[in-house]
Amino acid sequence: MRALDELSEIVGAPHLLTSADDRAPYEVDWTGRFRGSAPAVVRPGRAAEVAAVVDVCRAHGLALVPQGGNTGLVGGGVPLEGEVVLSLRRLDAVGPVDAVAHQATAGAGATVGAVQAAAAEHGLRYAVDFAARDTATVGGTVATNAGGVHVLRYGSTREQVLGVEAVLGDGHRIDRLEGLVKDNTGYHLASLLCGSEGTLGVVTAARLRLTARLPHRVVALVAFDGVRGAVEAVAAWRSDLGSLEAAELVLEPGLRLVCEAFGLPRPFDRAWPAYVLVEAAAHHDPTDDLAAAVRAVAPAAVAVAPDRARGAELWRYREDQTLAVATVGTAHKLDVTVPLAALTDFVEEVPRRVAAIHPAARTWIFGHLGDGNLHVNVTGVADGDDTVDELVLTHVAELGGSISAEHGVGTAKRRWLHLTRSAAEIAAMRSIKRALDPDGILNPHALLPGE
Ligand code: 2HG
Ligand code: ZN
Repeated sequence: MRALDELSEIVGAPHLLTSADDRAPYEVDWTGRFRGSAPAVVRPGRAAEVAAVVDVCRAHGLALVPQGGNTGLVGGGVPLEGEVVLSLRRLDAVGPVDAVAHQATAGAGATVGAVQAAAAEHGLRYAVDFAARDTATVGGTVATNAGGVHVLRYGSTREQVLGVEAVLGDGHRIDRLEGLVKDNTGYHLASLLCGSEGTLGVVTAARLRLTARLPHRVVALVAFDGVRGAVEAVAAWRSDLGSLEAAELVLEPGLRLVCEAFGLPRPFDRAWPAYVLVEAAAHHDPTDDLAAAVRAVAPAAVAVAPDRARGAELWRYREDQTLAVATVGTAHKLDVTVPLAALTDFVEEVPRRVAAIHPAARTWIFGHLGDGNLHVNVTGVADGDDTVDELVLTHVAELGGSISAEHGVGTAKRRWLHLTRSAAEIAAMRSIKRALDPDGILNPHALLPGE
């Protein structure tokens, strides 16, 4: 194909992958649920090459799917309709870190873990954090506005992005990496690209906000005799515990599954319906503050980690949920926000409703309690059967929640976008898409429903 020759000229033959074996890892997502096929995977090494790749694809009408670490969970980064994969992983430079401004520049292909490590070298910290930190990339996390376990204190990726360097779908390059905290000169294009899922432009680098490194950190696992108690506790901690860093929900079936799947000891001598993994971090030791805040909510049981190693062990009960569910089967993953007032009933109601239509299915729920963000994973339902997705997402919409809290819409959820976005909003999004990607080559099958 002529276009492939041109792409090869831009990136060099070793970086245009065309054999089935070379392409394979880029054609399927982490869960194995979303699998496609690409004529080629193109791996540019510089932003200028990304721009040249976009130009060639525009000229030939070739659709592109930008891809970072390929840790997405909604089929937004794999070539489901035969698109060319544009892998940004080679753009993995981190730095410079500006220790005065508390900012860093990072290439789209740098992992979140690499940014965290670079920040730590300067006594600072990158606040975005989640289990896939060492694979997920800056470009992917900007494109999806990734959340994670610290959103309740620091906000999601969008709150950390001060500017981006990107190639828009129309071929224009934007370059705003100065990191000005205050700059009210028109549309904030970085915010627009953040969460646009590769449909408007390809992010090649980002200027990221770093936060102070808090040297004292304490972790506890707190058990409750129901979800309601857990929700109320987190509400109290948000008011009273200034050092609150994370408040993550685990339910007994998920905790049992992690213990069985990975041979972990049970944290308490008996089971409780709900657990909250709570972390506090501060300039001074927050242990006493955390202990007082936990006591004040009268929990059923508490395990406080006396040191970092035990803290990491406690985190596994929460962070390993995804890996544990994967040992049961390929899950339908529904990443939703539920208003806190409705969250307790939702957690009880959803497994009942799922069981009513799929008696053999299992529903696993965990998530970021402080944000009202629950991860509903359903195993035992065929990949192509989306009745369970329909059921959960419709219920979420009825409650006034969101069909995607942090993973994005991708290809998996676009047919339900109308549930929580109005016709006017979708029309506005389409207008923006047409303006920035007039040839419709950037991730054309993600996010917006087909017309
Ligand atoms: C998490 O919070 C991730 O662990 C993954 O967002 C959620 O596997 C999932 O559904
Ligand atoms: Zn999550």
